[in-house]
Parts: sequence; C-alpha cells; structure tokens
Amino acid sequence: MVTLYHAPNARSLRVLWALEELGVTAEVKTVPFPPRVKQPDYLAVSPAGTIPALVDGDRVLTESLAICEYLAAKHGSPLLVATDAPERPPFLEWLWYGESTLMTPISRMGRVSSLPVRGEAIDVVLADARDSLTVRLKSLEQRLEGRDFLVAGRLTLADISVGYPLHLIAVFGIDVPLGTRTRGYREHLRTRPAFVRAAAIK
Ligand SMILES: N[C@@H](CCC(=O)N[C@@H](CS)C(=O)NCC(=O)O)C(=O)O
Repeated sequence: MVTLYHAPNARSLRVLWALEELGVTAEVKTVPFPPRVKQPDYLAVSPAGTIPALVDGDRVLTESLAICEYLAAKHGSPLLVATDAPERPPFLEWLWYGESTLMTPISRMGRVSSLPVRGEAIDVVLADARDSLTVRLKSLEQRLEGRDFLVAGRLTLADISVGYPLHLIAVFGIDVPLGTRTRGYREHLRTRPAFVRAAAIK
C-alpha cells in the first residue's frame, strides 16, 4: 500500500481526491503544518518540507500533480488523457494551469498572510495577488462555456488540478469575483462523492 503524507487543505487533497476517484486505498499520515517547522523529521521524507509526499516502496514523489499522474497511470485510469489523443494538449494546459497559474497568487496570499507582520506593504502584495488571481480566472470562465469538464468530456486530472484552488478560494473566503460558469463548475466538482470523502480526511 502507498503512504501519503497529508495536511488538511494542503495540495495532498488533490491526491486524496484522485485516490478516491480511483478507488485505491492508501495509508494516510497527517502531519502538523508546516512540517518543516512543526515536524522536522519529515524532512527525511521530503527535503523541501512540502506537502504532499507519496511513498511507494523505494519511490518517493513530492509534487501533487506528479503523484496524481503516477497513480492514475499505475491504475490505468481515464483520469489521464492518452499522449496520442487530440485532447492531450488541452489536458496538459489545464493540468498545469491549476498549479502554475492559479496556485501562484493563492500561495502568495497564504504565505504573506501567515507572516507575523502587517501594514501597507503587505496590503499592496495581497491586493496585487488578488488582482492577478481575478484576471487569471477569466480564461477558466471562458473555457467552461458549453463544458462540464475541462477536457475530453469527462473528469480528468485537469479538473482535480483546477478544482483544488477553486476549493481553497471557497474554504478561505478569498475575495475574488467568480464567473457563473466557474461557480457552477466548482459546485459540481465539490459535490462529487469522491471529493466529499477526500475532503473529510483530516
Ligand atoms: N508544487 C508543489 C507545491 C507543494 C507545496 O508548496 N505545498 C505546500 C502546502 S499546499 C507546503 O507544503 N507549504 C509549506 C512549506 O513550503 O513549508 C505541489 O504541487 O505539490
């Protein structure tokens, strides 16, 4: 059985969600956050100290999307889009959009808000991150026109990638305007039984 290192609301939620969609059981080890401060022995698993980490025998993976892709491939899942499928380029695009484009301003907000300082400079950084996120969400709203899922007409890892930051926006009450299609899409994803089960794991 694989072991997943997890913290509530961390990117390990993507992996838990993918595992639930796959119907695969993992040993889940929940660590205090951030582990580099609160559980330094975790650095022996993941030297960067980031969550998630997946251990499968001698193999250790520490990027949430790489872990999801590894698990989906291992279990021959349609959460992946085949390399020769016409939908492969948009699959890659939206898979990475979730982490690189959406998570960048969200992570900045989380990081800056957690610093023990307040003041005008912090407010400027937070407002800039919020503006950036607002603009970045526009391409998602456009993509969702006439679509329930981002690619291939079914749930793929691209939806799991993008669904996670949309979930964080809801959980942390991040004040960004969401388009009607984005709201509906987020609700559709967050009410999937597999997502509900994954999000309940603390
Ligand atoms: N690109 C990585 C990012 C991992 C990451 O930054 N995880 C956050 C939690 S969601 C973390 O562990 N932050 C704590 C830290 O940087 O010390 C992934 O997708 O897994």
